[in-house]
Amino acid sequence: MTETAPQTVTTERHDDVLVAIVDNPPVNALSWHVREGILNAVEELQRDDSLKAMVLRCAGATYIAGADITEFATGMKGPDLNSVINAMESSPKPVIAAIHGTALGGGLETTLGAHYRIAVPSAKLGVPEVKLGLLPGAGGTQRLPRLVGVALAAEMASGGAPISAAKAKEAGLVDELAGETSLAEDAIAFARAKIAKGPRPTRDLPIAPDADAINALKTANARKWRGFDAPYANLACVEAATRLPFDEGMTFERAEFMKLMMGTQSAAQRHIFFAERKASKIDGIAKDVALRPVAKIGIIGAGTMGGGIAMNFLSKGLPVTMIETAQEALDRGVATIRKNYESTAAKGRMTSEQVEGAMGLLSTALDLTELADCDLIIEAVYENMEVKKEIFTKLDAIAKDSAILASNTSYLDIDEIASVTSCPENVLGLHFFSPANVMKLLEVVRGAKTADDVLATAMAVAKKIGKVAVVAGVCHGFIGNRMLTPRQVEAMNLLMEGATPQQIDKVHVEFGMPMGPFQMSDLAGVDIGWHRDPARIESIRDALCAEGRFGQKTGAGFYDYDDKRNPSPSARVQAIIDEFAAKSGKPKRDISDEEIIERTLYPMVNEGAKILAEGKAQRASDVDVVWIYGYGWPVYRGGPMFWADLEGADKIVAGLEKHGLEVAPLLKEKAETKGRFN
Ligand code: 3H9
Repeated sequence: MTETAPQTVTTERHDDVLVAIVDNPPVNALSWHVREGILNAVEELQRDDSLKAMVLRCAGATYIAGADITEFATGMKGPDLNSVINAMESSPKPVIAAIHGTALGGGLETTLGAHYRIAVPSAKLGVPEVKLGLLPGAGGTQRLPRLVGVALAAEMASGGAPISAAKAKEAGLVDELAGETSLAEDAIAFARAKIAKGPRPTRDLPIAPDADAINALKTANARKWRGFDAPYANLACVEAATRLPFDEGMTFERAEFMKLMMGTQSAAQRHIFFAERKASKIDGIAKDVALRPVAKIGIIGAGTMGGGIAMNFLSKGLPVTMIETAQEALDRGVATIRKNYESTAAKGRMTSEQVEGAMGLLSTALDLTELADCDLIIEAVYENMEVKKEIFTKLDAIAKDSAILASNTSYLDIDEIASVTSCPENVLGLHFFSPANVMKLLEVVRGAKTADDVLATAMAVAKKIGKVAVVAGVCHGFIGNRMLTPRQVEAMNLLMEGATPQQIDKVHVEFGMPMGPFQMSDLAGVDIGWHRDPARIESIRDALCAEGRFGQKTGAGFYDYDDKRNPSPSARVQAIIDEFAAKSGKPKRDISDEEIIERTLYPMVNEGAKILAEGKAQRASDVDVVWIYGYGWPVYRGGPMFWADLEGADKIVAGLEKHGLEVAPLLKEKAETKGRFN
């Protein structure tokens, strides 16, 4: 090794036990110097006859949380993880892993290379590689089933969720639970107790096949895993462990790992891992800006959005006062919240005490003055500028000086709303996505005058309630909905030229979206933004609305629905489309799936480029995060801008030009310079 390794692994001698301590903040990832350090420690153990056992533990908040993902892009050096783990496993003296925090991925794999494991009760153990489009490629798929059985190993590897220390103990993954605060000493005592017993290499443990468990996982997750390679590769490796000798199983795992690692899905999923974390960082704001305290929330509007937003705060123990103009609306809103919590409880994901705890934090009122002591007030009434301005005018007189005033608008101009107050610096947009208690995305809309501490506080609040927040600038529809518009326009044009709603939707679903543009329209309501005059029919959409075809809620929209909301193509809709197409004078023709992609997805990329050029999004990866978490863009395609980089800007420009569609200057520049958005 030519480069001097940073000292991220140190050793201590405790009589006959060597303790190796990894200290590589923030998460003790297995960077090359950590791998080298562990290998050196194992060698130190062998060199000295007075040493009889070794403990591997970590400093800081967590045990090793995995391979150093940043190295995947920059290239590896130093010993590879497999040789480190093999050295641990083949040690003739027992090696013990002492676990606190999270032992994840390559981290868990080091514990499988150890002969015994001791963990604090709060520890979590898992192999989340599947979430990065990978598999535990340092023997995890071969050793884990030998310790915990095929069923649990297959579930952990293909799903990626960690298990508790208690469950790990029950399953044989952890041999002993330590005291919560005495892991260091308990691990040494445990190691000493294992000296006489000697090493127990995981690779030598018996394994029994369980094809039923693997098949059951495939069946149960067929929908969730649609389009993803990694869950299936994980299962194939665990299955291989049951029929191949250990070393051959390792070769199989290696080949599968490399296939995933070299593919675009994992690149996309790793991109999103970092993109999600980057999104919380606000350009141009001091890191240490003092946050405003947010202890009490006011929400105006008890409809679907208001109620969903309230649940986010109630679930985190924050009191909410909800305002409506009529008692019945309040009662309905409260009843819906209770029903939602109770259905969560019925699924075993909440206790009845937790339901009552959350409901106990909810108060209601018919008068805005009840919000006088709130730290954060979120307006969630329907989309009408005049109504919103009226509310903000009143709030200006009622709210305390330090209160943050937010609108949940999905399109409207935050600066115009802020202009009616005497404190535009306290105003911003908090655009939740429906259902607001479920969807992870929050667009935090920064007005021209929004104060830095208001923005930073909003981002911190978002994190507290478990949202992935992205900063957006003021423009019609912000990031997500603004990009939806050109897609919708072209989807409608395609109908007029011969495509059907079901064909366009199918192309989008096959691309990996949860639903296509027309299915989405039917779900959200075809009448959203409609002028509400049945006599005024200027578009296909107007014609549908004039007949009350508002979507799923009325049993008919772009599709017909049965009483279980199953869709079927609609002859009536086709007749309306045909009528408009005839009027347009354009001949009908066969539209290829490729053209649908070029005309509905490329314009989204184009709009994304405009958003970036205008500074309405901070970075291309933020646009990707919006589409992954707000609209279900397939994570294995990394978001629209990442996907554009994979397609190549030149191909996208050519596609847009072929169909006479707009090409934004930034996109053109990327095409000409072979540049990338991410
Ligand atoms: C693997 O192990 C492959 C092997 O099987 C095979 C090898 C052959 N590497 O999430 P946070 C950074 S694949 C590099 O905000 P938290 C993160 O970017 C790996 N960096 O903290 C952030 O940086 P910044 C399998 C990493 O407390 C900072 O650490 N393991 C890594 O909310 C703090 O992160 C995983 O997939 C990493 N592995 O959550 C685990 N992990 O401050 C991935 C984190 O600059 N990690 N960073 O923005 C996690 O799930 C969470 O980070 C964890 C902590 C739960 C550990």
